[in-house]
Amino acid sequence: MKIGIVCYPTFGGSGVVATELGKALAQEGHKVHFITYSQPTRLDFLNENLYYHEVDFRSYPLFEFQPYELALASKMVSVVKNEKLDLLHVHYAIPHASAAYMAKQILRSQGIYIPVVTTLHGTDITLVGKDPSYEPVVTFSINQSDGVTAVSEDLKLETFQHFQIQNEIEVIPNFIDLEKFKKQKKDHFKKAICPNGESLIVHTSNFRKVKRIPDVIQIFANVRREIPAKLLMIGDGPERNHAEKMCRELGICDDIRFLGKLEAVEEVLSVADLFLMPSEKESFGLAALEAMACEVPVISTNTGGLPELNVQGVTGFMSPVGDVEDMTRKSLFVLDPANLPRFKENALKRAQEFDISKILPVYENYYQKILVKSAAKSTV
Ligand code: GMT
Repeated sequence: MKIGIVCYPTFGGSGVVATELGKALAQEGHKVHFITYSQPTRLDFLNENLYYHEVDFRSYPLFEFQPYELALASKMVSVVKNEKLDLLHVHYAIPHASAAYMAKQILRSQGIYIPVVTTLHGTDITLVGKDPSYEPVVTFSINQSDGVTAVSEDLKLETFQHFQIQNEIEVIPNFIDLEKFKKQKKDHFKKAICPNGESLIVHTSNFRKVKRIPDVIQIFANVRREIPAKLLMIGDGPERNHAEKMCRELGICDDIRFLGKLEAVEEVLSVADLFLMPSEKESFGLAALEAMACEVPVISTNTGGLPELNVQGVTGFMSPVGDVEDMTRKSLFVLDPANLPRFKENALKRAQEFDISKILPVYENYYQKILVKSAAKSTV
């Protein structure tokens, strides 16, 4: 198949999923064309089946806001035509699904039918999409997609609850490449961070409000009061300053390191004992899956799609959003040397259920189904 993938090229979960999916499809022999405004962060290897098309949009003095969506739609039109694509797969509804709709209509006027698959990732539905300033466009473009997937049952449910959707939604969960994301021997690194055998806790995110960064710091402060521990914060974003201020106020800065946006997250996860994800909302929790793949148990909230990943009392624990005391108690239980090995083993076993080798064929079959359906539509 010749597939166009549209996504955010940044460190966000939807961009990671889109890029890893594209790479895996290319390895299976499909021709994959990424269409984004810059090279996707994880598009880090060369493959004869991988192509990258940058959306060019020029600033013009008249525009206070650059019309990216229009430039994207125009780029999609030209890539579909020139590369003879079979299908467009857009990740994150805003603005990719509506730009795809526009591209599809332009192509249709030229006698070309391009099927569009939209994957809903989370905040495009649960936060931004619901906002009245976007809702009509999101609803319309989901309904106009030839295929719609969501990354968890919970996200599918939430989409049906908050939008008037007539389309079916297929759940295809996030996945992980266990060849890449696996525990590596990094003892020297662990020794450098935890010279006295402290427990190592890790958090990864884009530090947005929805991630409840202050809860991460507070849980760590509570744990550290009971046992020697260190915290590594990976990523960056709007809540970072607040988090650093909290560390200073709590007097625990020496035990917390902010590592910024790291590419080789798996190297840090390889030496971690516990992963914290106290999010307000989380449609799937890809960062938690990455931790589990490196044998790291997870303490998370029980929100969104997290119960579909983190198994209570098996791969870690879940607590209600904001229940920092409960998350502290559960962290201490998991970190107890009598319990930790069992949780680590279970985390890896659970991650294996989401290996890319299991999820890739699901996407390929879904594309086939959409192509067959669309072939019928295109002749109407
Ligand atoms: O907020 C983020 O974590 C980034 C966001 C994105 O779309 O880039 O992630 C969402 O998509 C991921 C991949 O499908 C999911 O694993 C995350 O749970 C989801 N984030 C939220 O729902 C907050």
